[in-house]
Amino acid sequence: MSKLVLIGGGGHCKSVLDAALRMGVFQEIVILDPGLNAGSKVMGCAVYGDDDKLGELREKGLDNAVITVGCVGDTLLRRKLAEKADAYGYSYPAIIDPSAVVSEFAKLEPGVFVGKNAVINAGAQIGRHAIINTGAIIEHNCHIGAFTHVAVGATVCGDCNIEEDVFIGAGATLIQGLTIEKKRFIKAGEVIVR
Ligand code: JB2
Repeated sequence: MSKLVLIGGGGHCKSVLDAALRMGVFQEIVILDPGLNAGSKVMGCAVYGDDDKLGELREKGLDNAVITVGCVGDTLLRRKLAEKADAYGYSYPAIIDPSAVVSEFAKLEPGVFVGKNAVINAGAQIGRHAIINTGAIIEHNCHIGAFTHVAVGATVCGDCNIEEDVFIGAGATLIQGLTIEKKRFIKAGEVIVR
């Protein structure tokens, strides 16, 4: 059983933490968040302090981390926090809620979060630290870039190439075969057909 550090203790953390607890593979989970009191708890897990504690936790044998500050469009903070954790040599497990359906023929890179009832079909590749949120669908052979966030209930049909740092809003639909260039912000409910 490994030990996990969650970097960020707000709403997105709760989604990730719930999935991590349901996975049942982590012996200990602690949270870093400068906005919360050290010693307080989030869903039963201790807030240890701010990000300056990353080194101390690493020395204590916590070697896995997930970036649990979320994002709606701007991935800069998530990227900065990942760089900070990289410097201490953390590993990034994929956190996959047990209710999600992830094909054994899909490839998930480190630090990916897959929320409740999300579906990732065969041949899909999900880049590091991407968020595939609750109920999102990533169809066959899609490529999802690093730090991209596919929000709640969005659907990406087969063979799409979604580049890095893209935000696909809640309930948006992308038809098959599209390329979405990096950093693009797709609004909730948008339907993209070309
Ligand atoms: O530098 C930081 C930092 N800056 C803010 N380091 C760490 N470790 N934590 C940081 N935070 C913390 O992130 C704040 O103190 C706050 O507790 C948390 C942000 O919480 P919030 O609930 O506002 O947002 P979120 O990022 O967890 O969730 C957003 O993204 C999700 C994907 C929301 O928009 C959610 O609705 C969305 N589902």
